Amino acid sequence: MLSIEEYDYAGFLRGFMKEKMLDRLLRIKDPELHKWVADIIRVAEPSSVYVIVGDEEDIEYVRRAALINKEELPTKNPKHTIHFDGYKDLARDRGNTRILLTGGERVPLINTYERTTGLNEIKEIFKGIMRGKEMFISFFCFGPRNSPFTLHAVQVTDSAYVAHSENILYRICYEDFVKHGPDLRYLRFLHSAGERDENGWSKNTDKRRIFIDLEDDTVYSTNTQYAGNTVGLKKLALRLCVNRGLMEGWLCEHMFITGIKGPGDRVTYLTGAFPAGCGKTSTALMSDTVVGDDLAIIREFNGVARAVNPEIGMFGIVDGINPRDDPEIYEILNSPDNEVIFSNVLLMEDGEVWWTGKVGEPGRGINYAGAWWPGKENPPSHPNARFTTSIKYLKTLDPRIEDPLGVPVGGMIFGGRDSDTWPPVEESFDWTHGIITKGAALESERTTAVLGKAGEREFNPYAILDFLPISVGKFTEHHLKFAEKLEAKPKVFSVNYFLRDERGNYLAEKVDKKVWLKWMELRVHDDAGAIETPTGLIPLYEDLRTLFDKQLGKEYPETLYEKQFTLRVPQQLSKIERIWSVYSEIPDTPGILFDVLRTQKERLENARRRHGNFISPHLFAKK
Ligand code: SPV
Ligand code: MN
Repeated sequence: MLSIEEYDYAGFLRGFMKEKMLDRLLRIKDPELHKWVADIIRVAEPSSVYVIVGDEEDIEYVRRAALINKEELPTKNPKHTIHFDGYKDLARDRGNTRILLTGGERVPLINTYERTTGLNEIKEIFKGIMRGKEMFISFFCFGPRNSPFTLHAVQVTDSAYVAHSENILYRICYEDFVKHGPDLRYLRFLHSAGERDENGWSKNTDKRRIFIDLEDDTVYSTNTQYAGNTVGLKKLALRLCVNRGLMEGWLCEHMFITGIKGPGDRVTYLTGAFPAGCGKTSTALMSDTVVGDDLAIIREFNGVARAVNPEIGMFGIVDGINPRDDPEIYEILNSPDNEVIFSNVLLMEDGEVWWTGKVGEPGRGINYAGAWWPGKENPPSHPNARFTTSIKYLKTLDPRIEDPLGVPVGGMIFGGRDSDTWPPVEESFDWTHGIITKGAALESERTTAVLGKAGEREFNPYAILDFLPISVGKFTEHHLKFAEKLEAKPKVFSVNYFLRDERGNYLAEKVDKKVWLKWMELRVHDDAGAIETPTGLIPLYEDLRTLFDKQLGKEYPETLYEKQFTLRVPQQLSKIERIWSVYSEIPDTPGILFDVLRTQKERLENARRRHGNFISPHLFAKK
C-alpha cells in the first residue's frame, strides 16, 4: 500500500492530470480507485498519466511510446518490435518474489515476507521512481467478457512495453469498470521498471522486488522488465487467482486448455500442467484446437468442471522454434501481418530478427547482452527469448475461447522432464489417485542450458510451485475437495516425453505426443481399453499401433512399446520416497496423500516380489 492519509486526492488529481485522461479516470465512479491512483502519483512522481480505454488511438499511442522511449526497437517488419530485458533480468526472479503475510507467517517451500516490512520497503523504493516518465493505467478482464469466471484487473506501470504486451495478451475491459463503479472487485498491479541505463535495461537490480499482497489483492513489481516479473495479469495474477480460488472453491491453474478430436465430430478438452521447457506450448499447439497455452480458471457448473483461458495471447519461448517442428507458430512469427513483440532475440544490422531455429544464419547485431557478432561466445538468442503475440492468429484457435462458460474439462495432464520413471502416458485410477500421484508429485529434471546441475530433479507440484501463494498441502486438499462437487470427474493423466533407455536414448519422438493425446481422448470416453499396473492404467499395444498408423503413418514395433511401458519398480519406489519426504515436512498435507502413496508402494512391492524390478506390460492384466 502506498497509501497516504488525509489529503484532497480528488483535487490533487484534477490539478495533475490532463483533462481527457482525468475524465477517463473519473468516468469510473470508484473513489477507492481514484485515491489509489492519486497516492501512486504522489509517491512515484510520474511526469504524466495516460489512461487506456482501448480504442485504436490508445493502442497505437502505447505502441509508439514503447518505440520512442526505446523500450522496444523497430525491426524490418513494421508489425514486429524487439525488447531487451537486460542480461541480469532475463527470467523470473524467484529470490525477490515474495508473498507478503501478516506477522511474517512461514509457509513451507514458499518465499514469504512480513507484510508491513514489505510494504514499507516497497513504498521507499517507489519514492520518485517514475520521475520523468509517463504512467499508464489499464483496465482488463482476466477471462471472457460477461462470464462468471472472469476476474478484473487494473495495471499501473511506467513501462510502455508492459502496457503494450498486455494490450496483446489480455482483453481490455474499461467499460466494465465504468458500468460497475465501486461494486467491481479487481486485482491491482503496480509496476515500475525503475531507472534504466544507456542500454535501456533496469539499472537498480538490487532494488528489484516482486511483492504479492494477498490481503489487498495487489502486486508490486520494481526495477525489472522481464514480463514474467512485470506483466501483472500473467504470473502475478496467477498467485492472486490461486488464493481467490481457494477462498471461493474453484481452481486457478498453470495449465493449457486444448481440444482433441475423437471419433465423429467429438472434441474433448484436456488441460495440461508442465514446468517451463517441458513441451507445454508444443503440446498445446499440436492439439486439434487451442483454447489456451498457459493459464486456466476451472469452476464447477451443474456438476461439470469447466475451464476458461484468462488470456488471449501467448508469451512463449521463441528459441528453438523452427519450421519443421513448429510450423504453425513459425509461420505466425514470420508473417508480416501479425503483431509480435520479440524479446531477447538477436536484432541484426539489416533489421531482421534471428533466434536459434530460424532459417538462415545469424549476422552482426545486438542482443540481450549488447553487441553480438558471429563467433562471439554467448549465443545470439537467449534460451528464454520469447515472443508475445495474439492467440487469435492460430488457425487452430478453438471457437469457444470467448465462451463465458468455458469448455468442459475431460481430463487433466501432468508432465515433467523425467528420464527414467514415468511411462509416456498413463491414466490414474481416479481423481484422488491422480491428483496425489501425478499432480502433487510432479517433478522435473533441470536442463543443462538453463538452471543448475543437469539431471537434478526439482519438485514442482502441478507445475505451479513458483506461483503458489499458499502451502502445497492446502492446494492439494483444495483439489480433492473441488472434485466432491463434480458428477463426472475429469480423468487425470501423466505424460513423459523424456523417457530414455538404459543407453540414454530417448524412447519417443516429439511428434508422438499426438498419439498420447489421442489415446487420452479415447480414454475420457472409455473408447479404448487399458492395462492395470501398480501405478495406473496404460494403453494396450494394439490401440497404440492403430493410433501411430492413423495419426503419424508410423510403424510402432511391439518391442518399443515394451520398453516404453515396462514398469520401472526401483525408480517408482524412489519417487514415492522423495515425494513422501517432501510432504512429511508440510504440516497441512491431507492425510490421504500418505495413504495413497503407501498403497501405491505396497502394490509396487507386491509386483516386484512376483515379477522382479522391471516388469513388462504384458505381465499385467487387461482392465
Ligand atoms: C513459465 O515460466 O511458466 C512461463 C513464462 O510461462 S513466465 O511468464 O516467465 O512465467
Ligand atoms: Mn507458464
